[in-house]
Amino acid sequence: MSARVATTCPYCGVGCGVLAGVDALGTVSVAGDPSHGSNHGRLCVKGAALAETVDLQGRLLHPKLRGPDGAFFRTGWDDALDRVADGFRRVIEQHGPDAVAFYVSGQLLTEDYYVVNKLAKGYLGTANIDTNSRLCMSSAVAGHKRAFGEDLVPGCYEDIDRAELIVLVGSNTAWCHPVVFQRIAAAKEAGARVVVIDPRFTATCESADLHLPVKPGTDVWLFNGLLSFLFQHGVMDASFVDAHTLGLAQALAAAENDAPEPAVVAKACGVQLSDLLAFYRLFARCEKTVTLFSQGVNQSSSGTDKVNSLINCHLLTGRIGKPGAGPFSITGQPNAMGGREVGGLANMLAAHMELHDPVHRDIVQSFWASPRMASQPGLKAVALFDAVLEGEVKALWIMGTNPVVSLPDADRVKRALNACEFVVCSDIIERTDTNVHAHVLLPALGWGEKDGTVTSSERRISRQRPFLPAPGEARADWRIVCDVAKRLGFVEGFEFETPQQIFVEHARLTSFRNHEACDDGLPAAPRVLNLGSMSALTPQGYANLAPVQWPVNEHGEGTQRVLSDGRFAHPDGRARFVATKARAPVHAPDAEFPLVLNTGRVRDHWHTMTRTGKSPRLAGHISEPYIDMHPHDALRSGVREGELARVQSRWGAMVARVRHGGDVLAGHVFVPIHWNDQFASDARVGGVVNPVVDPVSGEPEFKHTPVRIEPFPVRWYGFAFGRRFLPASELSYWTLIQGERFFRYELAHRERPGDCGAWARAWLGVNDPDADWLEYEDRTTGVYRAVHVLDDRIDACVFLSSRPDLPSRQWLSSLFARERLEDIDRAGLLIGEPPGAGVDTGPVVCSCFGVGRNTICEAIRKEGLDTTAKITATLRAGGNCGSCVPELQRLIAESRAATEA
Ligand SMILES: Nc1nc2c(c(=O)[nH]1)N[C@H]1C(S)=C(S)[C@@H](COP(=O)(O)OP(=O)(O)OC[C@H]3O[C@@H](n4cnc5c(=O)[nH]c(N)nc54)[C@H](O)[C@@H]3O)O[C@H]1N2
Ligand SMILES: Nc1nc2c(c(=O)[nH]1)N[C@H]1C(S)=C(S)[C@@H](COP(=O)(O)OP(=O)(O)OC[C@H]3O[C@@H](n4cnc5c(=O)[nH]c(N)nc54)[C@H](O)[C@@H]3O)O[C@H]1N2
Ligand code: SF4
Ligand SMILES: [Mo]
Repeated sequence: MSARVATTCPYCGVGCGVLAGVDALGTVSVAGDPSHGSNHGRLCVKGAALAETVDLQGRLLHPKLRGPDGAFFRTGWDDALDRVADGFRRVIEQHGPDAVAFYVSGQLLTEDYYVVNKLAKGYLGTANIDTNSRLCMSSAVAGHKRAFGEDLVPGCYEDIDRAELIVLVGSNTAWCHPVVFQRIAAAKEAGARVVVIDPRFTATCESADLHLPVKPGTDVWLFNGLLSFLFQHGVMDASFVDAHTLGLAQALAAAENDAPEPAVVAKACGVQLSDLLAFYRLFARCEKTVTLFSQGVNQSSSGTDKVNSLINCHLLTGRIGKPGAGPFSITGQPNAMGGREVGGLANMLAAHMELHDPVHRDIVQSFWASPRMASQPGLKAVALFDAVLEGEVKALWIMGTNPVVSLPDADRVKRALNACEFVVCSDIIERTDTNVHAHVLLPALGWGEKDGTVTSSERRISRQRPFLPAPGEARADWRIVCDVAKRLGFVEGFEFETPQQIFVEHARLTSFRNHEACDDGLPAAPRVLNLGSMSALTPQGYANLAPVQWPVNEHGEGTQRVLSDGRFAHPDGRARFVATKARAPVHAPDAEFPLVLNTGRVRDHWHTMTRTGKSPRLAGHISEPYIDMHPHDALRSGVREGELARVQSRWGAMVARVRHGGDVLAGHVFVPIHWNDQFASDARVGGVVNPVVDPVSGEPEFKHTPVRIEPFPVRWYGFAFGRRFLPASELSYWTLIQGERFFRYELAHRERPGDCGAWARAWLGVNDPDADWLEYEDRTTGVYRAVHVLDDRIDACVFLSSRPDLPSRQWLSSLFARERLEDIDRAGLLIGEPPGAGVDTGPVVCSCFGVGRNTICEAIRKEGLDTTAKITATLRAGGNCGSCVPELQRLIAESRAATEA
């Protein structure tokens, strides 16, 4: 084993430190970095499975061009870069700089982001550069700027350890920020109270003291009500409010208008008055309160107001920037924060400066010595793709994001890309729903290969370091951008040879003229984002850079908390209360679309699955897209659990399997965001989601779209396993996951084959009449099963039935890892389980040790296990990354309920 490299996990904004290495045989291993302040050695299941995602299958390894037939063919870098530069130059010459645009990603490194933003705003002269962070954090950014005068996260993870009360608003922390959740669980053990505010009963609620299942979109009522309640009960820090804030009277008036008394709030939010009061009293009582918030807050047509309404409560009580107290936006992507620091959004400039401020524009332009400077904010993500569709933007470069899946009204995005004259995509994977629309594909370095920095939720800058060689011809994103910039004639300004040189320039800009007047003539408060001494980092210093929280002082020391001294970044140094008015989501359900669609994440997948989709360990937890809904709504919609249904909105439709997970209230459905055309026939939920955005931040309303659910009638259901891809696209419904040496398909079709045997052989590609082919058919029940064995190994199988109740896939899938089938195995093949054993372990709960639901339930029952620690001691489940602990808690609770019933 070569020495392990200290790097950072490429998934969520927790920013866990990872030690990664590769041995002489090329086997990659990862472990949590005990010395990293974000995780102290812990990793969640996604981080722990990183080694399974760095192989080269499906990677984009060479620059490619799309031919007239739609197929991509290889070209050289020089040709590809010339084409990109020529394409952009031609459009700018004919139509001006605003006819080109960049759509980038919070998964880029700070250095990548810095150069592409510099190219667009300072050299091409357009602010048409936006990022998927618009879909993610932009409401938090806008809320921070309104309240604090700068996009600042005051606190740090340690505040969680010290809190008496932890409020989780619109955050499924247990699944989306699992290592932070482990800290919350530890704080709870030590006596902290936990309140979850979420319309769904999520894994995060399992261990909460209180869950408020608010009606979606009603958070402003809740926090306006809290502000009034606190004020009426004299729970405020009057000297803090007097000395350090403005605007309380207006904010209170607005709050009291919406929420004159708790009973009104309880009704508006659809929660029990007693629960609401319990929350308000806890908040009033606990000086040390941390309010963590995420997409249930941000992704809303009142997202920015939601952010400010909760910050108002922290300002009133002076609970900001203090140990154990503060509002805390937990970021989604690994570098959501870094992108903001270098101005990656269409309305920002680098180093937390503002595009609309002429002084800031001058600071940045003179620092860059650049030929021009964008003079007005550019198009935000949703509007940007509208402009592409309307032909106003004619050349588009997409980097590290998959908008055909992840934007709202995503079929429109697809049309926009089809209509666009020139589309460039930089990605690490060749085939994605977006890349198929590119004219030029540029292969980027991925995690483990690329080199630079990212910033976590708590402002901690950490290095991502390479430990794998660059595959094929892939190049770093920053280098690709610089190469195109040079071809456009901008040699000076893009002569970077290393990410260190870029980082140093970025650090210099953060302290350059950092005290100057802003456009309202008042003396400006210094920008808090100041990397000070980091501008002196040598290549060696950058190579060895230890994780550090900005701002960084002259001695290189970081800062755990900001805003602790009551000085804010508005010119007068005071924070602002923002008067927020509660309002309902823009589109209300009606007779035609009576249910509300909520969308979000599952524990073991990352976004559009280009990376987590490769990991067998991550495939087992939730292996198919689903529509979680209430049984009453299912009955009314004419659909049944386990069957397929269509989710239809005014914007589009998708198909998935109905499930009653017990998580959603009547009137709501939940669909995960991950599945797309590479993994399913028709499961892109982005196509269903409405394109309404928050008026301040431009962030889409991903959590609230009126829909109806309709049956998706089929004649047969089935599943299949193969060692190769199978021709599933000819069927009405299919979904795909990749396991240990197999591909698994869930299937359904409108027509039943006349001759199942002939169909199955043809479909599995088993043409040899002498093949080792096992088969069973019962025409009365519509059951058909076939297994193909090749050289004593299982090669493929297909199971069909007229109903969705098929045998467990668990045992069959395990056979693919075996080099040889025993006779006893063969006897079980057509049954789908080993004869007599009756061991269906059930769907995987603990992905680390592959422990199934049935195994756990049986052990709970038989051995009377009543704590998760006992389950771990008996079965190991939950003993590694801990991501499944909330589910183990649920299984214990369910078993208890069943015994008591
Ligand atoms: N496993 C996994 N983890 C991830 C990611 C991933 O893809 N997979 N992605 C990362 C990224 S980029 C992000 S942004 C984060 C997102 O992390 P989270 O925000 O925690 O995740 P989501 O599932 O999008 O949504 C959070 C919750 O908001 C709730 N919600 C919906 N509407 C409302 C409402 O009106 N009010 C309130 N209070 N709640 C509401 C939903 O029911 C949902 O449970 O996760 C990061 N971590
Ligand atoms: N309905 C609904 N939609 C949502 C959300 C929701 O809650 N509901 N959440 C939104 C949020 S918060 C987010 S953050 C977005 C995420 O949505 P996306 O950004 O579209 O999702 P990813 O799958 O992360 O896309 C990243 C792409 O970059 C590629 N990639 C990975 N590493 C690199 C690299 O180093 N360089 C380059 N050039 N490419 C790379 C990957 O292969 C992949 O194609 O989805 C948004 N969309
Ligand atoms: S919590 Fe998990 S996904 Fe997030 S950074 Fe840590 S290991 Fe990675
Ligand atoms: Mo995100």
